Amino acid sequence: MERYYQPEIETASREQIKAWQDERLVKQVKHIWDNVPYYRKKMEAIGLTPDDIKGTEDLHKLPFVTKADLREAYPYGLLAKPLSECVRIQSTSGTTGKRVVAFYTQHDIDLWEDCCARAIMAAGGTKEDVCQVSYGYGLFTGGPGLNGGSHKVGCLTIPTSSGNTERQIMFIQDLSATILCCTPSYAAYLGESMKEMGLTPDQIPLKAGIFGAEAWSEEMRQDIQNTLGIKAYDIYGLTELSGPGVSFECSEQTGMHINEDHFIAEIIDPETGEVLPEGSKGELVFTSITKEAFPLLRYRTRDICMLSSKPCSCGRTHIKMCKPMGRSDDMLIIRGVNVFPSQIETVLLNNGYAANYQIIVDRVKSTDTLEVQVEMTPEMFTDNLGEIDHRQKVLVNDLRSMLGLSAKVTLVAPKSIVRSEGKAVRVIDKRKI
Ligand code: DLL
Repeated sequence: MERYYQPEIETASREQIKAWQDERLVKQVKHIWDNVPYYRKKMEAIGLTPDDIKGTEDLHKLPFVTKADLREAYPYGLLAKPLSECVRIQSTSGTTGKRVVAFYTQHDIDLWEDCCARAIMAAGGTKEDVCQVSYGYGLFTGGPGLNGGSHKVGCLTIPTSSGNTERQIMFIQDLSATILCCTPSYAAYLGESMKEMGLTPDQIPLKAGIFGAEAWSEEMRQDIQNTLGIKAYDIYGLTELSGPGVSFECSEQTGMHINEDHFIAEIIDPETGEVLPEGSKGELVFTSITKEAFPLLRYRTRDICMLSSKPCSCGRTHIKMCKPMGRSDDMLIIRGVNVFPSQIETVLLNNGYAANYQIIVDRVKSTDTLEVQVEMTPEMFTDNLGEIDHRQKVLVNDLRSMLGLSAKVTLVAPKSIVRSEGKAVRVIDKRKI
């Protein structure tokens, strides 16, 4: 079976990867210096010129780019190619501020689609497969990226985009889709809906799923794998760096290989900006070394993560990142305690709930309050108040040991929390701080 999309790159020696990175970084810094006055000024402000960057060893000298820079330079300030050479834009949903608009040349799109093709083949995809892309199409990068990757692998591609669950299921069944690409929360919802229709995993033709764009836990992976009868692979990326396919999981399912021929990853201390050694937990920073139109040097993702270069049984040599463990900016601080929504999700899934929940944070008489609303599964649904009360108490206790914080837990009826077809909205922060 074919295992790699670009074996000569994906299994290259570490020396070769470093040589590519050194050469491409030097070229990229020069390209940006020559074409992006906004970044050139940032370099000049600290007395840096392209001659100071001789390879990856010098990466730490370069100034960071942050989301604030993207906003300030919006829309064209970070563009490094004439608009006449750009063929597309994509954009973020703008949930955490002003939209980010990223530009692509045809070459940028080609490389991006290669990255997505690598992810599909790492999930076992070949030209014999039928790949249903249920990420949103349009400005969001999920649909277009995986659509392009699926074409490159040669899969029969079903561009359903998100939404219309009945139609999604109809296509999966009628056209025997074998690979599903969507957000993990939508995959869980599709699984739930198929189960309700009486479909058992062996009646569902899918064999693999490529799920990303939002945080999901190991427990949620198990749930999705069991209901759909598939292997569920994680995929990571962000609009600023092209979209999905910055990194992707392989058969080991123990972290995502970063496409290091295109991106250099660093982990930094989010407070001080200091580069941390491999294995440390910190903020993920990426430098795109092959992008032409919208190249970013040392872009601070705000994703908290760890890197590992432990050899992988799949044969790929590119470094792996763990599942992002939350964001340094969506981390909630409740009564002084740092809380990641993923910690709450782990407690819920460990107690047999599905990932249908909402976290509501408020401030009452200057004290923060935390409420977790979680749906009972159809199996546990009851109107026995004693039973409900008991279940709520168990969750309150488990949340206290996980978070060191007391939370109110409210169990609600199955299907009463609004489903999202894209990224799930898990946190409602009503505090006015
Ligand atoms: O979410 C790109 C994407 C599309 C990735 C489809 C994977 C699949 P943005 O909308 O710009 O781009 O959001 C980027 O989403 O900084 C992370 O915080 C989060 N994110 C993306 N993938 C994962 C993942 C797309 N696998 C932001 N696990 C990133 C956890 C993820 N968080």
